[in-house]
Amino acid sequence: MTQDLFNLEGRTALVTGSSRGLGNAIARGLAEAGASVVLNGVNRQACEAAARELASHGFSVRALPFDVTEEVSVTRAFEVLDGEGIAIDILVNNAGIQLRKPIVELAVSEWQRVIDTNLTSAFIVGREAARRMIPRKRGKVVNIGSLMSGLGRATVAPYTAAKGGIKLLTQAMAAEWAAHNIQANAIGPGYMLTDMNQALIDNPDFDGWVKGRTPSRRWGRPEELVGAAVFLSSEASNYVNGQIIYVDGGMSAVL
Ligand code: GCO
Repeated sequence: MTQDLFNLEGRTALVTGSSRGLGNAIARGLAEAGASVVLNGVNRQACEAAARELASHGFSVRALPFDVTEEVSVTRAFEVLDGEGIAIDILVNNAGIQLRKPIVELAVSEWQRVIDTNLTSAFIVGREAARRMIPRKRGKVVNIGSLMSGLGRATVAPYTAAKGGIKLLTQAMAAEWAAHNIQANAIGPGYMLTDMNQALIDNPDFDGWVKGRTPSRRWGRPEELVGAAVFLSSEASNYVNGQIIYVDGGMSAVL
């Protein structure tokens, strides 16, 4: 049956940066589609609180706090999962930060922090997941890019460079892993109603620009990413590789 294509029962999904925001919405959506979810965040308390909240709805949830930018932290986290016999079938590389500052005012350390969190983390976590998916000959990798995976905006250069890298890292992952029945794809969210964007949402001029520039004439809601996330995490996308699906109200499609 067609709806079975989107059924995630029996699958386990790790969503990085899922204590709140887009990651938490995606994790909830994958759980509603039947997956067991492993929540991640760098802050243990926030991660465990988010896991308790999700579990209170009857979902199978585990908190796994670790720092996605630290190789040792990542490898130890996967060793914990190995020890518990938990195989990650679906990896959503969502963790990310924003830093808005003109290039000429940026410190290298500020640039590096954004690149490490938004891009290098997807390599480190993706590598550990794929090392385990390849022998199993099955896996799903969903990298969270951005509207900025293809377009630039002033004052968000490191974020834009990282998200552009996410798009092409996804294509490189597809090149190497598709033969092992691992589908690597990306989602490019547009302007979404998240804490990370609160300063923009509260700015009447920016709010007006987003609504005018977006064909849907509104900001996106985090739960509006769930459809694309379930699709790219399910059997329904078994012949989809290296693609990015923009969930942006049409912003990237029009002048
Ligand atoms: C910004 C925003 C964007 C959005 C989103 C757009 O400062 O322009 O933070 O980067 O977060 O990524 O796709």
